[in-house]
Amino acid sequence: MNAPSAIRRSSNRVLDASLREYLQTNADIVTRITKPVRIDDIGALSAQSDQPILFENIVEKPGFRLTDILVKNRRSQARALGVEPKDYLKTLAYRLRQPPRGFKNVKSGPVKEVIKLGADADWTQLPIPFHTDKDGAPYVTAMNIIKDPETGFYNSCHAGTHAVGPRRGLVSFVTPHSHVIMRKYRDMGAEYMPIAFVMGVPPAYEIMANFSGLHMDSWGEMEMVGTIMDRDVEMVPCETLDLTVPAEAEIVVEGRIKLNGRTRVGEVTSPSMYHLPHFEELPEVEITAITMRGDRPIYRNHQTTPATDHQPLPRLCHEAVLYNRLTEIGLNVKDVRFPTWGAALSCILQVTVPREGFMNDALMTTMGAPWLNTKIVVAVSPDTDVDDPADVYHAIATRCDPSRDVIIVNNTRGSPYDPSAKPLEGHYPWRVVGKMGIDATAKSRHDPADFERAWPRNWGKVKLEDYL
Ligand SMILES: [Mn+2]
Repeated sequence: MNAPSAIRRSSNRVLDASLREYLQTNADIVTRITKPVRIDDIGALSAQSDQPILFENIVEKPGFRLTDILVKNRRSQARALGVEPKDYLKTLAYRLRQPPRGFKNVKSGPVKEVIKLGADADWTQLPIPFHTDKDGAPYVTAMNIIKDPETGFYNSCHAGTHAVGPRRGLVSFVTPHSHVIMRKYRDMGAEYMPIAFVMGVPPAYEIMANFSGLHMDSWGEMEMVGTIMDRDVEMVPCETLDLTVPAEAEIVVEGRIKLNGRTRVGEVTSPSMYHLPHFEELPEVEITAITMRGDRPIYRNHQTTPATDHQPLPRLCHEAVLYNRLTEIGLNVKDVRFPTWGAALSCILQVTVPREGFMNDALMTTMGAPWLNTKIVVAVSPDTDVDDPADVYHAIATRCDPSRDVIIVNNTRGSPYDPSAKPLEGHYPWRVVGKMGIDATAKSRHDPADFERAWPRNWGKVKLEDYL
């Protein structure tokens, strides 16, 4: 385990306060598209990029820019925390164990340069794309902030919203905390719950906003943003709601959720890349204000499919929480990864274990995680490349004896996004499914020389492209 001082030394950069500064600081990994792009092509183009992409010329929305793919791989995730890739996971894990830094409340900020109220607060003016052909409306993927009326803590999540009209949306609240907080407002006799849709903040905000775990009685995700960024976060009051929002955001849409009545919406796109669940009953939001920057505000999209931020982003804090739990058992954890290509249903542990017996505990700990993303857990050794599906598959094929290195558990909580899980009658959209843990590490019960890989002479040193 690293000493806290070592962790602090690894945070060698002060993070940028705003997304536009962040994209500038990290220009070396940002793909800038200056050619005109139609909004219907943005999703398909974004999803071909592995690194942050910025569209500067959107045919239908000339006043806006749009960015996506901010945190798809470890290189860009590490930039989000201002550390080297090798320090990324342990830094996030360490910072999540720290107390909340809270906010710095300020009177105004760049997000107030343009203020649209009443009928002018029309969010169909924003560059909101359709994500798949089955989307019934443009799909907003903002960071949503709601305030717990009992504690005052700021809970945030990234549930998508169908922009079904100029001032109307249907919010796909998938997180349990959103439902708990809505219930609190309802129990207080309120008809509406204030909500802010925040578009265009540094990616660390979004990593934290996707936290899921025990926290509601001690902080909200927003109070932890400054903690994981290791810097102050400024918040400004909303125009029409009793809520504060990030002063440096590009765009904020204010709204109020109707606490009574739901509307059926079909065919959402899950992180498993299927149209599951096939329908949801969603609460309606009425837009009350839009505030934004004056100079070509950057809309933040999260293209939902195929392999985009949609798979890793909601699971980055899960990786850090698992890092802490596995380290606590006594494993040396090199990496924990919900791979983008794993349909948000599988997890890779890259570990070394002190002696026999540890591996099954590590697999069970991960399989028994609070979230529904650990149906298949694969443990590999440090010499397996977790960024390469072929290398992970090779480890499964060569380092796992299915008769002794696989654990299968029946009848556990399944993901509503998993078509193989059995739908539970009377509990839509919940399902049950089994889980599998696969130990594909090099085995201490064998001669270590058996697991040495054979490579060509000068492998990794000479590149074919240099000879073309
Ligand atoms: Mn929460």
